[in-house]
Amino acid sequence: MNKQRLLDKFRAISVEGKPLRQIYEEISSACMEEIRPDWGRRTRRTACYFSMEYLVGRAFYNNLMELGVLPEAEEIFAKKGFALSRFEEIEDAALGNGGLGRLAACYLDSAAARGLPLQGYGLRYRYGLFRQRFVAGEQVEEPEDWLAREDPWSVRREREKRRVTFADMTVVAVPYDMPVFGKTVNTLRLFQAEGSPEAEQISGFLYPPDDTDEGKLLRIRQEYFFSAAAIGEIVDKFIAVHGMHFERFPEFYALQLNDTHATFAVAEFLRILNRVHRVPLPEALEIARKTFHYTNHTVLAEALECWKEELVAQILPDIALILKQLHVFSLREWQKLGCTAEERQSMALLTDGYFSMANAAVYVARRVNGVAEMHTGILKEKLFRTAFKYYPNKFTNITNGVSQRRWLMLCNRELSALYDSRIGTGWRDDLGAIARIPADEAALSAFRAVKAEKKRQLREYIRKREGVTLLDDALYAAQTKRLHEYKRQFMTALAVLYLRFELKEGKREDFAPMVFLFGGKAAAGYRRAKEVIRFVNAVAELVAADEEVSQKLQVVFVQNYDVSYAEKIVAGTDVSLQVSAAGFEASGTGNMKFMMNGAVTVGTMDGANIEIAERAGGYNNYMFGVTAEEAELLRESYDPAAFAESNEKILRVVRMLTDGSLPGKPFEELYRATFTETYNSPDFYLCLYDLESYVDALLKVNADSRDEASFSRKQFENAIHSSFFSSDRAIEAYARKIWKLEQT
Ligand code: 26Q
Repeated sequence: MNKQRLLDKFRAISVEGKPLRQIYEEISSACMEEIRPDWGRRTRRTACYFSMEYLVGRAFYNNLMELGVLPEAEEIFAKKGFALSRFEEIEDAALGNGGLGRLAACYLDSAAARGLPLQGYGLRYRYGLFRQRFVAGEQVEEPEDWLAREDPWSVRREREKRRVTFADMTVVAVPYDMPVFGKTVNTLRLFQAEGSPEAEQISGFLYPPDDTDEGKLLRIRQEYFFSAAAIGEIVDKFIAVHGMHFERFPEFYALQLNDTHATFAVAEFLRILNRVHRVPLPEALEIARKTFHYTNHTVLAEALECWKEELVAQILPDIALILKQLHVFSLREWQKLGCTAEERQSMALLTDGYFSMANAAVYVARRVNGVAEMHTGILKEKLFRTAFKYYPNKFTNITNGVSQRRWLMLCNRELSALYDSRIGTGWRDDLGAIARIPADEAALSAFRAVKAEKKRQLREYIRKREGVTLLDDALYAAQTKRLHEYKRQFMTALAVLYLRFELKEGKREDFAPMVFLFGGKAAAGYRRAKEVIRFVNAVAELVAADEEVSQKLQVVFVQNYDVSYAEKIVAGTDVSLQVSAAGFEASGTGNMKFMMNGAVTVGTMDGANIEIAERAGGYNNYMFGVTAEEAELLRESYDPAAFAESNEKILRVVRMLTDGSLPGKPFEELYRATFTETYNSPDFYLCLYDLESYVDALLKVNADSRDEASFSRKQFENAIHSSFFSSDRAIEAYARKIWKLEQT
């Protein structure tokens, strides 16, 4: 690509009298034109990432930055009297729910940046993740109609469309390609379903992660649809170049399953090789076992996909049959390996009429990886214990990472400039270099100025968006992520109520004013999570109305938290709250984004928090709460009602759930979850049990923050030790350990 030519094109764009969208499209199209010759050349061994979700966020600034023209473009348009920042109103695709989808986006970004051939495959949803608003403190969902706008960053590939066949319908899969800029230009290929109104439904909606029965068939259709379209295309391309020498397939392709959501791709691959090209099934399976790899992202039982055999057979009879044949193969193999009946049962692909997609993925995958050290440990010791016993070499860890281009260079130009001024710009391609920046007085005082500026910008943004002004000169603590019980936003709200009592009793004279920021969406059908939102908003209202504490404590739950909101929040936060019940958060990646921007972590011994504290120093972070092992033991005898009865300070907090002291209806549902739940045991995630150690950690960070010099050192040391959490490191580990790719 020719940078000067692109800049000349920018200069030729007139802005006078044009609507914002049109200018946006003209700039975007100029970029697309310019990269075309570099795009899509691919002859080498390639890795393909199969993911149901890509949470890419806003493409514009990121793409201009990757093309190396962002500052120049800003200048060119500023001269025309047009600020490029005005495109901040233009939203991009939210084709993902949370961590797993954002991780996919960071990995594509890093692969392109590092010159690794990685192509993404997924679904082009008509409606992405819903928009969220609060009405009287409650979440209201509205459809996110992102395609109502033009999408200049995608190219429809009319000539490459293909058919995907179900028992009851044939659907046309039309590819849309999005370039991913970097050292190489890679492609994210999203398939859109067309052909009939029923067909169109398949790429209609992003599926919520924790939904109920009605949607199951549709979900299966979605999974098969994009997996089959991708496999069909990849195999066709292989044949065109290498003929029918399928035994050579693994030399040219490494396929990565982002969780089990694309496991049908394995069955489809076997179907094509065996039923279409007459490769004997055992041979086809041998090829598949050198080709597919599986990343697990969750240990929650309810998020492990199991599909009823009947349901699959109803719309995909061949696929159901192949999965069943795989099941028979695996049983034979395990018999030979000498597995006990119980062991076979625990690894079974088919049990009680259900396909276990995780067991199928583990059986076929050449490598299975967890997303943080602790999580991989749980996979080996618990979830896939038996498989680990018989196939120890399959299992490996690759701790997640986040892209420093989006999560530092783009969202925190001030901190980036500080690094430039200290060590030059080399760190931008090699984040490890920032660890060598001396944390001397000059650096720390510059860092304090950056943090203050990012907090000011955040305050301004929230004032505009929410109509609330954050306390000035306060410590900003943030918990932003999807709503889930195991993530314990509920416990944070209880901690705020606990602190409020302490402050009202005049016990905490030295308490530094503290703002608790929340952000995140609850799945539309997840009632309890929505109650937690209502609860946090009620606590916010109570605290704001209480003159005794309102200058010391503030709670704000921002609406419609998304990638662009996250960019503002991670840069303007002092304290990152990562308080999941130990043993449940596979990794977390928000924790890494906050760290990279110089926040300290108040967190549990869970997921990647452990590695963060290791790398940045335990003394620079605030770890609290029971460990996963302790929690498991504890649950055998834990009685939350007795526990609360024995502690007056906790009791007075939980009473507030139902005694009418909070605005709005009583919080019966949350009360029941805490004391009388039967689905899991009451207070399963130990919100009461960990509450006081959480409050202690918050008081500690609050007290430490009073010493500006030493506290900013803690923050800065977090920032400069964050390079391990770059997705560049992670993607290079995938490329080296799993895919065996070469870099350009
Ligand atoms: C399950 C069954 C049926 C239909 C859908 C699903 C489903 C969908 C989405 C299950 C899980 C998800 C998403 C999981 C997810 O986002 N996991 C997060 O992945 C991050 C990246 O690895 C981790 O950092 C987080 O810890 C993990 O929660």
